[in-house]
Amino acid sequence: MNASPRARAVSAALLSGGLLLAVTACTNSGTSSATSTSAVPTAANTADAQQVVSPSGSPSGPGCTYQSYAGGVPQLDITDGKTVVGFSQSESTSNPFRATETKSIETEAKRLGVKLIERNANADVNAQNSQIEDMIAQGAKVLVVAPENSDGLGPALAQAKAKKIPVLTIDRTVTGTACSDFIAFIGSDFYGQAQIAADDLAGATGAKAHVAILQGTPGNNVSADRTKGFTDQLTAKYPNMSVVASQTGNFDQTDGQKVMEQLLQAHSDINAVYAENDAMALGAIQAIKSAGKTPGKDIKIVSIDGIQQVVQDVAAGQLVADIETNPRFGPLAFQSLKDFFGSTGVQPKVIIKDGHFTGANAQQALSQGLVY
Ligand code: GZL
Repeated sequence: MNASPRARAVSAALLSGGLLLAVTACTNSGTSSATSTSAVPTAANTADAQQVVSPSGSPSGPGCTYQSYAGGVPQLDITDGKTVVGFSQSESTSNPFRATETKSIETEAKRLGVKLIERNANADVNAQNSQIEDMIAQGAKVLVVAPENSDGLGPALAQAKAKKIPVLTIDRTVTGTACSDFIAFIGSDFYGQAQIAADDLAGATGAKAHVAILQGTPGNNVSADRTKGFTDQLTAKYPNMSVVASQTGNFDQTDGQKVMEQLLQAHSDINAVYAENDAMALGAIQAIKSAGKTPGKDIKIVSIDGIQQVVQDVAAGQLVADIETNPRFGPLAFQSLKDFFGSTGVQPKVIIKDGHFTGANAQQALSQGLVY
């Protein structure tokens, strides 16, 4: 998903640490973080983290409501304490991204008095299908789903649609049509995250590098966009940066370490690593050290998510930067559902704002509790 000109322009303020009052997405503005100011990113756990914009930067048309969704579904009050809302989480909360995402949904549901039931599929798409169907059987009348992958949830989504149960997708997209198969997609600008990662790595290597990419789990838009955004940026701006290896580490620390060990043995010229999530970056750091090299010195690393342990490693100089994937969907998801059952409606793609942690601001962000 390419960043819109407006999002790029506005994100310049975000990348430079300006306090944004406008709605925006943290999308590449072409600013290399090597020159970013020390201001703390403004997208962290502050109220404005829930500021959103559709990719175009303005409403792309009438929002989706209970009257227009899939031919019309019953109007519900999700805060009446009786209407059951089901939350389907895709992956284990051992990943701080997932833990924070789940906690955000739970906290906002409690604040609003929503009757919430939830399941965790532990990265198994078949389990996620059956868990969604189980929540429907348990009486869920609305579903919030963090999909494991873009395909594979067809049976559960079809059952929900047949039973006129609206589905809001957060974090990753599913195959289908907004306002028909699902209400909308709410998530980060993954393509834009990857462009920023490329700029960060260019800034740290003088735009001369042999890069290894640790790709996320195959089969979802996040991995696809994070890979394409990075390689497109290299093609567009950095002729002396080449990708010497690109392999999936399944968004997993152990797999990331194993793959990095193999790549270092096969490619002695690797001097830069782009990890598509922090769990794999942690694995890569272990592999680099085991190979007798120093992360941040011999090999420059950039990663995505913004979990505490990795932002600490940024502050310590082991990574160049960590681009946040903001998991704090709770307020935004439930506001979207209220808009859906009201008259405002929900735009098909809603971009949540991400932070950007670099050597210049990581320590300050940590000390101010802005990192999850
Ligand atoms: C991104 C999310 C990704 C995270 C990973 O929105 O889907 O999945 O970046 C997680 O940490 O595994």
